[in-house]
Amino acid sequence: MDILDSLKKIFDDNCVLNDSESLQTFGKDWTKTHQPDPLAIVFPKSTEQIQALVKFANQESLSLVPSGGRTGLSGGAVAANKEIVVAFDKMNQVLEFNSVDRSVKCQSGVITKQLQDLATENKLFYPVDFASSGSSQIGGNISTNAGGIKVVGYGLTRNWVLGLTVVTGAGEILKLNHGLVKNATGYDLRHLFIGAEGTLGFITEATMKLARAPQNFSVMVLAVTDIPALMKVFEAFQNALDLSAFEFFSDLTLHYMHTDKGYAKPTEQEAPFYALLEFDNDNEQREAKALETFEYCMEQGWVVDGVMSQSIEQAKTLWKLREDVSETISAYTPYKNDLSVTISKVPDFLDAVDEIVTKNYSEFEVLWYGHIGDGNLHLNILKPADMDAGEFNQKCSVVNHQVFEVTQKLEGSISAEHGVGLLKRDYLEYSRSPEEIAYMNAVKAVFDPNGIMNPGKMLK
Ligand code: 2HG
Ligand code: ZN
Repeated sequence: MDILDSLKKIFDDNCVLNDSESLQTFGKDWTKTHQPDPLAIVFPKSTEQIQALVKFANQESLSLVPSGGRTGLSGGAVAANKEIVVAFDKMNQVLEFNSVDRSVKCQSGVITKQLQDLATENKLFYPVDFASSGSSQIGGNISTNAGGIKVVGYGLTRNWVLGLTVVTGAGEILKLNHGLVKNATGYDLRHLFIGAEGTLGFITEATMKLARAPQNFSVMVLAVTDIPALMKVFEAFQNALDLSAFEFFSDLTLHYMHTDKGYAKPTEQEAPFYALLEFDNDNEQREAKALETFEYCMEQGWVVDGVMSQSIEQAKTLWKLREDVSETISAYTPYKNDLSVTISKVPDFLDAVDEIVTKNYSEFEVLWYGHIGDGNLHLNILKPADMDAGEFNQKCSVVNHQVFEVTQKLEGSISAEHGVGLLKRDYLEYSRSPEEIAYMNAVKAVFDPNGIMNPGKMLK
């Protein structure tokens, strides 16, 4: 029987698509490097339908690619080899909210913002946040262990997952950890599926933990003289306050936000770098402490100017200077890097990367920004308008090896938060030893014996 007919036996007719527009749309994520070429798109509504699909795919040797909000930056959700794309858009039900457990159980196609809003309506807080929260889905967040802008205060997605329902590549349904806080009964398989990019199986439901909502928060943007000063400023503020975020961007990044978005420059005095920090501001002592620390940083010569939000509205406006960078510069087809080292190694790391970049990319504009408070740097190289995209990518990828060698020397990561997908797969050995990669392959073989779950992603 024809594959499409078989799929229509598992799913409703309108939940199987193979028109060329859908194949193009659902066969890719935000990366533009691979040409999508899936066989069909299916829209499951339940865990059982996904189980039936996985069994069918095993029988017919068909490969499956999961597709959430398609906001990924590493090609983890690209289907370029006649795979069946499993789009979670119709698995968007919130199944249970529990105010005592402070948890929400939902299907994995629930949009991040939907979860954040539900928490807020219940006077609670889902703290994992990033610019794409309006379209990214919980299942995708978990599968990439998404980080974002509040990691300093609240950690990664992994910290907020209390339970998972998954369908393994062997077609079994596993219910992992059942929402428990404590569970010392051996291997925690839940954590294997977090960050696995769909290579072991697909997450169909998740129980997410919620936090106490901050009563009030303030944002500061500080003009900082150099990278070592940036790290001193971080240390000073971290010792004085509970920070929920500590981000940075370079003056060139700010320039683009100003010219292309029309965003006002935050301070009168300009500087090579800007720190954006956020802290809970629910009493006057905290605000006084923040101002005192700001003055101390000025006295030390680390900071030359600064601004503190006086309202939530102003805080949001300041946040846009950082949060909207990625979308704003996408017009320049940037070559992206998502690197991390331990926080204390950030100055050495940035020095070394700067040397490589200055030597090799003198003709290109390089933007620095990222989550410096957790050691994560986003290095974006802009394509000159008159350069062919192929030539540009080729030039950038040559230097990749040098940047990754430095990252490896400092025991850093070549993908801090965007995942490995297709784009970083061939560089994995810069962050993982051959022994580790062998264990990773062995784990994959246990959960996905026929190699049908998101093949070619993360592992070769
Ligand atoms: C961010 O932090 C995202 O804005 C995107 O992770 C990073 O554009 C990038 O390279
Ligand atoms: Zn980021």
